[in-house]
Amino acid sequence: MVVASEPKVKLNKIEKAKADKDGLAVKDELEYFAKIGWEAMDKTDLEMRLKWLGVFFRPVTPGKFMLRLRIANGTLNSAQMRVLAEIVQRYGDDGSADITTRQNIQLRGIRLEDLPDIFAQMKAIGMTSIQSGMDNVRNLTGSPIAGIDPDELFDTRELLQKLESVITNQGEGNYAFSNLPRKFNIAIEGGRDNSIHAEINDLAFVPAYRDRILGFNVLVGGYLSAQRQVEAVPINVWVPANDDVIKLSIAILTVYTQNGLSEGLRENRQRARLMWLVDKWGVEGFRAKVEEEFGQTLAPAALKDEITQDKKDYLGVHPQKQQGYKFVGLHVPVGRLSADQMFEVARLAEVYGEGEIRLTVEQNLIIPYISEDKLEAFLAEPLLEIFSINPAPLTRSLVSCTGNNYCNFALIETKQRALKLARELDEELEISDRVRIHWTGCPNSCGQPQVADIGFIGTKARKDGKTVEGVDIYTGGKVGHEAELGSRLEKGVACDDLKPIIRDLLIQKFGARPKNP
Ligand code: SRM
Ligand code: SF4
Repeated sequence: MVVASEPKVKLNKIEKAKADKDGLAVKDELEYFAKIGWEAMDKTDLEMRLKWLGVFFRPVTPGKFMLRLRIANGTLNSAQMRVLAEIVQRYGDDGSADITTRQNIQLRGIRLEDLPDIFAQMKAIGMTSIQSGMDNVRNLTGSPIAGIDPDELFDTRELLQKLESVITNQGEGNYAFSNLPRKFNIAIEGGRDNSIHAEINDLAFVPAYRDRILGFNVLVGGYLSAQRQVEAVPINVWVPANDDVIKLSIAILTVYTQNGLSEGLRENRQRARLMWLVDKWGVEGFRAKVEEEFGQTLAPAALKDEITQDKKDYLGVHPQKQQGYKFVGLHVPVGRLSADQMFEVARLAEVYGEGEIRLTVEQNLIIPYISEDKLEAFLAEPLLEIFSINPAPLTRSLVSCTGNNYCNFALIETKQRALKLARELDEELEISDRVRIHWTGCPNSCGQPQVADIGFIGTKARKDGKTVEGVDIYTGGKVGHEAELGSRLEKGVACDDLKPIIRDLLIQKFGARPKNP
């Protein structure tokens, strides 16, 4: 008898560690870790598996962990924000929070011994950080103004909440999706402006009508990384705007997970994202496998989708779908919040709104349901002097990844440098339109420099015979309707030499004019 043998695959280091012990297994050991302390922990548990709980050991600040939450659709309430503020407040100057480029929040300064308590606090307010890092489905993104957008096609919140529940098993952790070949990004758009950057998600749903029924065309395989940056491709599938979205997401995740080994994705981490499977099988082949897993014929894509607008930034005062209410977008400089500011945001959402807070992939926040009679008082609140509703054009659209203050991959400091350059150039130049500048500290591209008008990727540069912090400069990223990734304009520019170069670029390509010529 001939016995079919499994293909011989050389698992990469991370796959071997996952095969030894699933990342999610550390959930049951957290109390023990908290007791023994991080110094006594197994290195792989500490540096790798804890990320399955959203807990990130930071080699730059050992003992002070980062906690990455999951906030589906970037929607939270004031009570949740207040608890998050309390969590970081206890760490004094070490404690802060960042709004991320996936419409999410990360907390800083966290001590391992406090985690059992913190998890209990979070559970009590319906929050989780489970499976927010490593080879898991990352924060699910959706339209930040879902349910309040006057031009909305579809309110993405309920679908995303349901999908979140299935993927995370109501926040308890789900072994069915804890061992993907690599990370996996999912986004659902409900408006017309591609608020979620569909093109850079492994799986994106964009609104489209078929036979006058609203549903979504499906795109797969978009991602950014050091080695490859690729836009998502259509797979000629349309699903109605109902639970089929969840069923299809699960089918795609299952196909990805189950074929990871046989198709070689688990050999090389640089060739493990979903697009590599699509490359291997071709779009038709991929679609056929997904359809088989879905268990029903999938409808072909609608001829056109409904993404017709430029991407909005939602800052400032906007009319809501609900009569008599406004939503107000606040600019959070490079997404960073102190505990005090978080308490203030919670208070403002309660006093002026209905306690709701929204996050955007531009690392800003929105407070909805501000009744028109309270608007004037709201706009006079001192927090709005820092979290402005109308910042200067370059500061307004600034996005930055974490950089070397906390991230050990970083080749440069990003957030402070990004703010300083934007503010100085805003002082010097008159710019009629916003110019979207994105900074990222290394080629991993967490700050999405390829979607920006001007993007910077941290690198090492040479200056006066010395190695210094530098950037590669990208331009041409288009967002919204007909989104496109930008490409590299210049390589290895020392950060200290950057200002005049960007000043010239803004004058030549973006219509900027010197204020004092
Ligand atoms: Fe990212 C790894 C931060 C969005 C591509 N990312 C990391 C780590 C976890 C590395 C580490 O262990 O230190 C960073 C944590 C630093 C820290 O202390 O904050 C990190 N990524 C971030 C955040 C916080 C950037 C930000 O300031 O907003 C974003 C968190 C999102 C979230 O809430 O889940 C973040 N990362 C992204 C995005 C943007 C997006 O999703 O739209 C990308 C590019 C899109 C994509 O994934 O296709 C991104 N991060 C990466 C990669 C490269 C992935 C690859 O396939 O090679 C890595 C490295 C890796 O996974 O090996 C990485
Ligand atoms: Fe860290 Fe690099 Fe991601 Fe920035 S782009 S957060 S430096 S991994």
